[in-house]
Amino acid sequence: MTRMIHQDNGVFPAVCPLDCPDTCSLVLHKKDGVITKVTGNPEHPITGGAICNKVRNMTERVYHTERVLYPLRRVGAKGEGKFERISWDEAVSEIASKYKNLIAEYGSESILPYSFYGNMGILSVDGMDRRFFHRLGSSQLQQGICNSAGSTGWKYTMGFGGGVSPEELVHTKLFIVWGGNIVSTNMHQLALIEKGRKEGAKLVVIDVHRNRTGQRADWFVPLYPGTDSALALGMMHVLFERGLVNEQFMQEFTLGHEELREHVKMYTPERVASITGVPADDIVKLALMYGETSPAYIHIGNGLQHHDNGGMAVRTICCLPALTGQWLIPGGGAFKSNGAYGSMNGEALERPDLRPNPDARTISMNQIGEALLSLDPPIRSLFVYCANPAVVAPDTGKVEQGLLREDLFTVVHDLFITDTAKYADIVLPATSSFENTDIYTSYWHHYVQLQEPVIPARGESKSNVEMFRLLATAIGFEENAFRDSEEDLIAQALDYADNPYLHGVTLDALKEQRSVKLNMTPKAHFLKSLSTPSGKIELFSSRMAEAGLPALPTYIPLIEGYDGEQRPAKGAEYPLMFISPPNHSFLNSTFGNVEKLQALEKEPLLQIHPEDAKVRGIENGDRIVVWNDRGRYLVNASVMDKMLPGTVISQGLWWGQGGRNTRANMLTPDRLADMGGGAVFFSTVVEVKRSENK
Ligand SMILES: Nc1nc2c(c(=O)[nH]1)N[C@H]1C(S)=C(S)[C@@H](COP(=O)(O)OP(=O)(O)OC[C@H]3O[C@@H](n4cnc5c(=O)[nH]c(N)nc54)[C@H](O)[C@@H]3O)O[C@H]1N2
Ligand SMILES: Nc1nc2c(c(=O)[nH]1)N[C@H]1C(S)=C(S)[C@@H](COP(=O)(O)OP(=O)(O)OC[C@H]3O[C@@H](n4cnc5c(=O)[nH]c(N)nc54)[C@H](O)[C@@H]3O)O[C@H]1N2
Ligand code: SF4
Ligand SMILES: [Mo]
Repeated sequence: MTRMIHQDNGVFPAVCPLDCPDTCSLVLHKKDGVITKVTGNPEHPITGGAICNKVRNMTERVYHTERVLYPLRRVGAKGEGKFERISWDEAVSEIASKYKNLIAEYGSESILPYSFYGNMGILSVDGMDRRFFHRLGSSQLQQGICNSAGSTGWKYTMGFGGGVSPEELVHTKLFIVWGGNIVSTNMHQLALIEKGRKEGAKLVVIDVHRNRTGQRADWFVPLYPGTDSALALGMMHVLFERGLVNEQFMQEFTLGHEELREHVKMYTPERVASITGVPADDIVKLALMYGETSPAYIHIGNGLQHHDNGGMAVRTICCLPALTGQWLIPGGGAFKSNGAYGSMNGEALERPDLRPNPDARTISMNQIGEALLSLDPPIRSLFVYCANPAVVAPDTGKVEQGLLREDLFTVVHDLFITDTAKYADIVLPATSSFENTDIYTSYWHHYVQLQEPVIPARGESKSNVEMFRLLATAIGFEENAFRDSEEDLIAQALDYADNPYLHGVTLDALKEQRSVKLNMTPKAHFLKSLSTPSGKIELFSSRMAEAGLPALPTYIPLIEGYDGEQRPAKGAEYPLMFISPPNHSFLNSTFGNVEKLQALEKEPLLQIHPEDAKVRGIENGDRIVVWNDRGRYLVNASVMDKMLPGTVISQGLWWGQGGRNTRANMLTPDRLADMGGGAVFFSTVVEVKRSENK
């Protein structure tokens, strides 16, 4: 392990740590002890030599002049970002004594960890950190910010959380990318699709925005936000009506197809057209194309599930391959996430058994602002790591108000003074992933990869594992679980009889090969043993009915938003739907402070349809203000027709630029989606006008 750190020159293996399905295998080029270049590993069977421009520029982040290299204590007002350097001893003993006092006075649930996947390393975010907070007895965090609505919808239908493998896509003849911008967010899948297209396959993109992926499509199908389940139901209507369903497959592998057949009669192409904005003829054409092309594959992106009805949208779309029997055809079926194939031994890794209070309250990360402001008994300390809620969480105005509370003790472990860290009482310096030992799985491909340190920790920075180990010791936790080395943790995570796909992936194999493929043989029979209550694909789900949801796929309009039938009344206060998906050059808010990548994105923009711009007197390049009851967002107008009128788009999770309101989440609601406690970033309505503020 010390080998790579101590060699000053050469090329060394690495893994991309970012929250991206590709989980690329990387090569780090070192000169005089410094990483000078990051390239793709041409030998990796899936990710190969190509990597994205973000990570080609990763050295700009690792060696950024503003990286936090020492522990800091706040000296200015909260949010001001003024700190003084302190030692690790001081920082750790201050946190430990504060926590002991809080626990004595208010109980351990007064402390809340707030983390997400800023580094996807299993040890970094599902390891020593979990042990620490379990043993502490802190409040628990419900991590619904990313894909939980859709994953829950998928699981109601399919049981197991896995779908089509990348290797199968060589066979595919029709690719439907539905609510995903894979040019920016899953580039190796795009490469496989482009390969297929050279052999005659077609790409259909269904999205509210003709994004980079839509621009490449053979057919781009625009629709109103939050109407995807209606579109899928309209397709089902046509499939049943035209006899394009596979009766034998439905009989053998599904539950509820007769109920569904009756149910979808009401979703005529004409009715669905008036909801979705997709012309009736196009709905029929899409359904025929889907029903008549084999293998047909559906990539379900994250965009369509960040809505009030996001769980149902995914649940409905993933019923389509069950009607046609595409699940049995190599290269056919659907993909939402393949994370479940690589699931690790969570009990051993996270040690929930260390928790003295298994019933400790659970708080949704999507409602962190509200929780900080009004929860009773209050949260008195927030410990943020691998996350940047002041930029990424919904309704960030509330988050900021919460973080401003003088009686809240906030600790942030990060590589930078993020917009969140500005509010911290203590900032702890985090290593970059190239300074750590960790393992990575992908939620798309099937390889587990090992990262060992390539450079020493910069300054006094520490990995999450090391930092939580240190805190555990300072607070007096004596269990052996807090003495485990990184290698112990890896071995414990991989030792998991319950997941047959993990058999054969061992620490030794990882050390030898760096990247080890999961054992995919059980997948051949997955349809025969689905983990739904009936063991079948549940087109009808009693579990959904028990949860108060329609048991059959059903279109439910957004709580905040407009479909084609309920276009805003004239004079409506907020007549536009505001969609704020990721941009190409940042990874959520990560890289938002890297100048080279900032320069590529230029500035926060609002894409607005010429019709919507004209009635407001807005011209291309105008500085505009976007607002609703929650807040304001200052951007420049980009007048274009990449979406239907009534929808406006702003890409990228920008940091507050020089104190300006350049965070899209000032406008987004902190309601929870229909399933899984998911976030509903895109179910937002706004109004827009030219700003006098330059
Ligand atoms: N470059 C880059 N890559 C990333 C990220 C990043 O920030 N930047 N983030 C990473 C993370 S954490 C995630 S979760 C993934 C997300 O990546 P994707 O799965 O691609 O999802 P999003 O980019 O959130 O949204 C995709 C598209 O959905 C559209 N959309 C919004 N509402 C609707 C709707 O109602 N119906 C339909 N059909 N489309 C809709 C959006 O306009 C957008 O074009 O990307 C990962 N990769
Ligand atoms: N409006 C809107 N909001 C969104 C989305 C959207 O599409 N639109 N997307 C949502 C989605 S899908 C997601 S997943 C979330 C993502 O939200 P977050 O997970 O909060 O993602 P990032 O903004 O990238 O913040 C990650 C932070 O972790 C830090 N970090 C990286 N490595 C380490 C490490 O090893 N240790 C520690 N301690 N810190 C580290 C980084 O420096 C960075 O500041 O955002 C959500 N917010
Ligand atoms: S962000 Fe995604 S595409 Fe870019 S290097 Fe990392 S895993 Fe690969
Ligand atoms: Mo995400």
